[in-house]
Amino acid sequence: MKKNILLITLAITLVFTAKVFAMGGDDHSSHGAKANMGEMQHGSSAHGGTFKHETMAGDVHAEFQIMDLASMNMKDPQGKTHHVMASFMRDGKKIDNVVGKVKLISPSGKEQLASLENFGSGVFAANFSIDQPGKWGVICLFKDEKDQQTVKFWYDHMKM
Ligand SMILES: [Cu+2]
Repeated sequence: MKKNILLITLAITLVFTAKVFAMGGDDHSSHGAKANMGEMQHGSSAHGGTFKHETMAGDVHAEFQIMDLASMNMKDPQGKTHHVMASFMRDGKKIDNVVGKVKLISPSGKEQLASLENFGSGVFAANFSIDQPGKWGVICLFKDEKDQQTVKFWYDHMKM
C-alpha cells in the first residue's frame, strides 16, 4: 500500500518534471563535461557501445548506463531494444532499496515511462525502445528512505 502511494507520487512528479525538461531547450551545454569530485567521475561518456552518465543528486552519487540489448545477446519479451541501468551510492555505499521511474523522451518528443526494477545488489534497470537517432532526454526520479531526487541527462543515440 505504502509503495503504491509512493509510485503515484513519483508518476505525478515525473509528468511535471518532463514538462520542465522539455522546456529546458538548449540548457545542455555542460552535459558533455566531466568533473572530478574525489574519486568520482561525473558527466557522460560512451565507449564500447555502452553509454554512461554519472552525477550527484543531492548527497547521492547516481550512475546510469544505457546498453544495447542485442549487443549483450539479450532479448526483451516486448521487443524493446535498450536497457537503462542505474545504481545509487550515498557515503560510498550502494543504496539497495530504491523506488524509481525512468522517462525517456525521443528526439521527436515521444515519451516512454518505466519503473526501475530491483535486480538486487544495488542494481536497478528498465527496458526501452530506442529506435531513432538523435538526442534522447532521460529523466529518473528515485526515492529511498531518506530523500527523493531527480536526475536528467541527454543520451545521444547514434545513427543506425
Ligand atoms: Cu558523485
